[in-house]
Amino acid sequence: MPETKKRPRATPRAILTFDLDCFYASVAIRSRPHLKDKPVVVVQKHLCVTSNYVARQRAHGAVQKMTPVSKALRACPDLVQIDGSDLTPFRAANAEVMAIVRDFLQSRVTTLCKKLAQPPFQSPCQRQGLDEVFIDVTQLVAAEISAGGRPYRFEGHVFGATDDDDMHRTLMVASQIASELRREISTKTQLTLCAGVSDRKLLAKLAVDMHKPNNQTTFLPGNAKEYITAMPPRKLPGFGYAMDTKVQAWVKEAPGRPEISTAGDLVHRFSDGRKGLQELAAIVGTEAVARTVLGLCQGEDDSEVLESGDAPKSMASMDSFRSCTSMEDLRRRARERSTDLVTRLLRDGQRFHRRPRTLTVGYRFRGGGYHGAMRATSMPAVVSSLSSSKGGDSVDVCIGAIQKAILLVLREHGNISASSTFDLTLLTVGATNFTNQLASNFTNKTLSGNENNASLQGIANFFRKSDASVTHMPQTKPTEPSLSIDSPASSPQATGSCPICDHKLPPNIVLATRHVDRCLRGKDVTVKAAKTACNTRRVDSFFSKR
Ligand code: DCP
Ligand code: MG
Repeated sequence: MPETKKRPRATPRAILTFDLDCFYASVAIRSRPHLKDKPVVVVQKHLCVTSNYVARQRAHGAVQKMTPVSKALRACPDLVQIDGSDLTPFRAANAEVMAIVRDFLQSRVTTLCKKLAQPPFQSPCQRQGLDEVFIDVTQLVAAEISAGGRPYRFEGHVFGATDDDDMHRTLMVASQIASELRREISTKTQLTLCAGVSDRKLLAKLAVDMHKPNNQTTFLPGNAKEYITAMPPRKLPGFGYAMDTKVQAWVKEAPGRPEISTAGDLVHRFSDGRKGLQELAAIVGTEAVARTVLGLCQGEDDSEVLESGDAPKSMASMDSFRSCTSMEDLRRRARERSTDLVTRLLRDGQRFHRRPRTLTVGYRFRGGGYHGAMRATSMPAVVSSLSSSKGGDSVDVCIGAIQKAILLVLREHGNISASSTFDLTLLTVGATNFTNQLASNFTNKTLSGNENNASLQGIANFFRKSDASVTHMPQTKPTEPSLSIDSPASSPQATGSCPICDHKLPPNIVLATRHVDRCLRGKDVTVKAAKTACNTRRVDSFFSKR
């Protein structure tokens, strides 16, 4: 068996994952209580992005996420459709839940630390998209155990085994915290959720899906390896589409290569010590990635819960359409995307006192299948003065500048011009590489003019968070990094990370843009490849940041 890096830990960790039940549907129904017992789907562009559990039962599994509405209606003719193209209510519900989580943890820590006469600590929370969060409650559990008074028993379901008493006790208390937090969230928001509890993110993430909805499972890690090695690698959180494609391509490359249909097959195939590792590295990129993959396939995951903030690392506004063949239509669409982005940048600036330095433009031509391209360029300088007191036209100027930049990218890289023939089916515009250097630059003025600057939170109040920003195009679940993602910021000081490889970008804008551009050009990135590259790398680093 190849050696995988594993840092021994003195005490077992306690990691919680929460995942809200049929999130968009629950949020939509919350404001339409008369729909509570009706089968409901949330629709984006003729696809059901989710459904409530009434619909799931009524349609006997035929209303899956991303099912075309027409097909769903055949399975369940009385489906109620709710338009989910505006993500504002879902973002707001996410913020509501995160605030409850933080309040709960903070108040628990304050009480315990007072009782134990010890300095307070923070339980890191890492948002994953709009409806998931990881929380490291190791210290909190330790404080609970020191303070005493809790019965040693599990809350909810338990999966697996362990003979480690410390682990048992730790996860028992963690499961109680998970249960209390779930109750708190449900009572305050009327939204139900599931929890996964374990000593590592990987297992907590697997546990959260074991009993749904409104339930929780503790995954005891004793026989995690046995469980994981029997799974198809693609089912492992972190083993992305790109990785799977590479591995399966390798299998097919030469006749006689054994199938890799389980994580165990992969481990077995590359278990030949250093040679195996190097062989796998040749497939997946580097030895570090190979090591991570081998660890993952054996249930190992020592990655930390990274404290995240409310500030997304990047944001994007995407639209897909049947056809766009004229410059006039393209200008209009570019303006729409630009307006949406600027609206959100303005709010973002007011809240986080920062501005983006890189603009990303994604596009796809008809006939390119799922494929498209993404380019990065410098954010028009005028966006930094979106905050200046230039009067009402600052917003318009920025919208115009970004619209122009989009058209320029399309002309330079997509060869689109008034004299060319084209048929575009997707356009996305994004902002990334945020800097908070211009902390005071953002204006008090909002597009709606009704936000109170006094209520804006400083960048110091930083919790990592990613925020889905699909405006019209439901292609992937927003928790996955893709063109449609506002992905999480890593730290308040960070100047930003590459939206493709997730590596920290150099502070110099020219170098940063060059890096993103190189990353994008590297494989002549397609929309999907960009997404999967993002997925893979992010999860690779997610599992390898130790
Ligand atoms: N979503 C989306 N596109 C997808 C999948 C999901 O836009 N391809 C949105 C709708 C979901 C939300 O993301 O409500 C959260 O995704 P989940 O996979 O957690 O799905 P749900 O919360 O809806 O259902 P579950 O109860 O299975 O968690
Ligand atoms: Mg969910």
